[in-house]
Amino acid sequence: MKKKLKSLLVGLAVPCLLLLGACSSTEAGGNESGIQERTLRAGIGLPKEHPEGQGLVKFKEIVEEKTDGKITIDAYFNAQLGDDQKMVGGLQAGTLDITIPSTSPMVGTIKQFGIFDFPFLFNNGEEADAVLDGPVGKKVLEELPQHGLVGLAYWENGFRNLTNSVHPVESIKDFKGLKIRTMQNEVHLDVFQELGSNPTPMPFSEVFTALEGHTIDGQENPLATILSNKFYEVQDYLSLTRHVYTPFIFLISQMTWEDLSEEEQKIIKEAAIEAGEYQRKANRKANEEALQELKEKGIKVNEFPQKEKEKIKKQIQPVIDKYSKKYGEELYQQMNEQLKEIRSQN
Ligand code: TK8
Repeated sequence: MKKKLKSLLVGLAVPCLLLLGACSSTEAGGNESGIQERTLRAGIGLPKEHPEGQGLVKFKEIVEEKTDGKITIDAYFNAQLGDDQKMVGGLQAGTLDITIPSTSPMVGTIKQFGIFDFPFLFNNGEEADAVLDGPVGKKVLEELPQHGLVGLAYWENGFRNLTNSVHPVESIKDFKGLKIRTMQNEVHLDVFQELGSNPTPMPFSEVFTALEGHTIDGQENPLATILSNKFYEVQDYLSLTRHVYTPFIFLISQMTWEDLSEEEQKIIKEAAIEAGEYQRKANRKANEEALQELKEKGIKVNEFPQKEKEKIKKQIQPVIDKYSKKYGEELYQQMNEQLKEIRSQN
């Protein structure tokens, strides 16, 4: 009998302790542990059906599942809350919690992001992942907090290709005179100027209208973006240049971050990383499939010969020299060392 009573008491004790634990965790919120009821607003520039949008949906699912719905994510797509620079400004002002911009338009604030804008830097996504998730990518993220931002994970925008409505671009000389929209990024501006084109920096959400109205001849983006934003409707030629790899960076406002408990921070950070792994895979698959779909939409596709890429690399070396000094020679060398090491193992 005694034994039975004892096991009954022990049995009762466990749920009560758990309940107490649960009570204390809901009361603690905002300190080292505890999950408070809250809604975080997240905005991106691309459509929900784009891999970036699917990554944000995945992030929302993970966070809401891990917090039993206590933390909810209000997700906004298609630059509803403004373009990359405007949404980053929202995080710094505390009017927006999360955004996932390309790193390129952030170089005015975080200049070190600019080393990732160098043409033909990465040969493939795996090299990009290794650099971004390694010491160089981590070191750049250390620059963010002083600007009111916290970087949690790199996602993938991808390898950029050129579209235009004038003629196929099959060699370095074909860039001459083309009015090309670029991101608000000084490396891209200088590179396209060096190639003889007339680059125009512009927020992403204005690009379709500018192409439709022929105020610009062309733009450059990964294939999945060209497809999801229907650029094939206003562009005749697609040249598979893969001239630059652009990362996305998952950012949270530092004000929001500091208001989270350690337990909430852990959930948000792990969800950003897990959703990022999912997004990179989805992005690579979408970009492979997009080429066939774009051909079926009628855009005229041409390869861009390796020998022409080599000519571009040579022609724009002065731009690399200029900006590697500005962004940090040591960081640039560290990145090149890592890439050399990766390639020596392959
Ligand atoms: C979307 C942008 C875009 C980028 C651009 O927010 O601006 O061309 O490639 O996808 O970050």
